[in-house]
Amino acid sequence: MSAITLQPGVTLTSGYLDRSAQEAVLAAVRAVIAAAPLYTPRMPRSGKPMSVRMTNCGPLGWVTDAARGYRYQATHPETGVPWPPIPDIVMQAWRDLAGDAPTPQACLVNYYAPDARLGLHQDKDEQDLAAPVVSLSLGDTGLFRVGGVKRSDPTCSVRLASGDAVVLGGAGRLAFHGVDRILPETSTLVREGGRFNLTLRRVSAPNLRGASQTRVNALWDGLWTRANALHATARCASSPGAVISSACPSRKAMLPAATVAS
Ligand SMILES: O=C(O)CCC(=O)C(=O)O
Ligand SMILES: [Mn+2]
Repeated sequence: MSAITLQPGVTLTSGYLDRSAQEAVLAAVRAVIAAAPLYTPRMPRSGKPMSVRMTNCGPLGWVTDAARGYRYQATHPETGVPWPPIPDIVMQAWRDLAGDAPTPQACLVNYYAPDARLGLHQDKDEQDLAAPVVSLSLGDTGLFRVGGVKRSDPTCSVRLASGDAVVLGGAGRLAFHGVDRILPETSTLVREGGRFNLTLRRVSAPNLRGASQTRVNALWDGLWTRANALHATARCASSPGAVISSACPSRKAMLPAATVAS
């Protein structure tokens, strides 16, 4: 299975999930929805409802409403219940596709009925922009538009079919993207029709890991030992570990942007 580059840092792996894997991921998504029902998110300030319905799994979930706008939170906005965990089969996709990025904290589940769409936007509510966003598509094909890091950059459109994976990372982590429309009855996977999209996200910057963390710990230990030896009151309050602050290639499935109604 090979990935093609849609824009710098934005790659598409067509057919990443075969049919039986798609069925398994869909079953996991349905279990998530049973615990955390799809709801209609609302735009900040205006309160205008989005056409895409959403839920989440993972320690954090992306939500939006009129009063508090775009944000991550640990509980479902309507039930107040913590999001269910990210299913193992979905975590496997992150391990396959996200390189050595730290574990994802949120998996946003979008459901697009046949008339739903998602305007051009950046995924930028995460503190950790070093980790990629990994997207999995299930069900009817979606017409995905992706450009550069400026809204005015040229965009291209590609059909995302059931089982396709997209990674936005590196130079493409903040690429503008959206879903222009759903092509109805292009898949038999989702019995009620429409399309699910899952995006896995790392939200907060990780603590220093591995060798760096070990070195920081050793430095701290040495400093503490010396300070204690000099004077018992020389201790200062400190945090235990530093936190790192924080035009498409040609392809059959790809359409020239001009042919896509927006
Ligand atoms: O549905 C898709 O393919 C993209 C979803 C997306 O961009 C998002 O949820 O932020
Ligand atoms: Mn997005």
